[in-house]
Amino acid sequence: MLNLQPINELKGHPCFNPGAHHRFGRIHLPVAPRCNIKCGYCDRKLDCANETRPGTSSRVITPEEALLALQKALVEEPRIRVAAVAGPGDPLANEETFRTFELVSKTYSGMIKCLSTNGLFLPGKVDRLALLGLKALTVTLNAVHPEIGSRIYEWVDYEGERLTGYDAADRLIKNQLEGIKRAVELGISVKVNTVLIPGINDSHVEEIAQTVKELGVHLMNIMPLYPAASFKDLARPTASQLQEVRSTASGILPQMTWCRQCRADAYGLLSAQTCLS
Ligand code: CLF
Ligand code: SF4
Repeated sequence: MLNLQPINELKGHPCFNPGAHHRFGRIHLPVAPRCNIKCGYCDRKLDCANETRPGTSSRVITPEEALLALQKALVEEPRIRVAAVAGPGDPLANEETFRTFELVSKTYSGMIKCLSTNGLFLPGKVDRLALLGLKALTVTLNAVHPEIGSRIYEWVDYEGERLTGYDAADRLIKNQLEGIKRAVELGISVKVNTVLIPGINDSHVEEIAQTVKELGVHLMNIMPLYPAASFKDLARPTASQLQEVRSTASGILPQMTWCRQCRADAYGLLSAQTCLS
């Protein structure tokens, strides 16, 4: 097992620093409804399955409402150190994400800004995120081979074209890896989330870990599939399956094991699982 060294400026980040999740909280500002891809496990009536607990729904708020929500949440829970956008769609497919970070920066300059994305638009938008002061980035990466990815992603909308099958996965994966590389160059800390899908990518996780490690990713979060939508008949990984895959991957990259698969409107300590009303 590798040691997980907290990155200094993210010491108050409950997801990036193992020592922080009992002491500091985060808020997810649900300003991003649109998505640019279709994951097989995603039910569009629910929150983004990459950062949420499927089965729960959230409302969408404007950037101005998000700032008010942050102000209110800080009164209730002053230990919030991170303002994040994690859905309910893909944050980078929504201009409101950028406006929200602008507003947060103006009012709370010390707040850590965080974002979770499928990575499709990352190459074109990561420089803008860095200029806005984003310090923590999560990319959900479920495959590094298009053959495997094509079993996970139903389509990808890119530059005015709807791609399917191999081409969809190939474009998504290329953009994810290019975007991660650029984010690391810009000094952003990158975590990769991988949804563990038994029978599809369970024997591929080691290769994902190795690939992203070489790009400078310093933390991995393997999350068990919540069966839904096209994947509703797949089995949810058991605790021992999850443990086994994490244990193997931990020889390559430090593992986040305290993830709560939060909703896109969660706030407070990770353990509290409260959401915006
Ligand atoms: Fe939110 Fe994600 Fe930022 Fe954390 S959550 S955008 S990195 S501030 Fe954390 Fe929640 Fe797990 Fe995500 S526990 S689902 S890893
Ligand atoms: Fe659904 Fe999130 Fe995948 Fe988009 S990135 S299809 S919202 S799970």
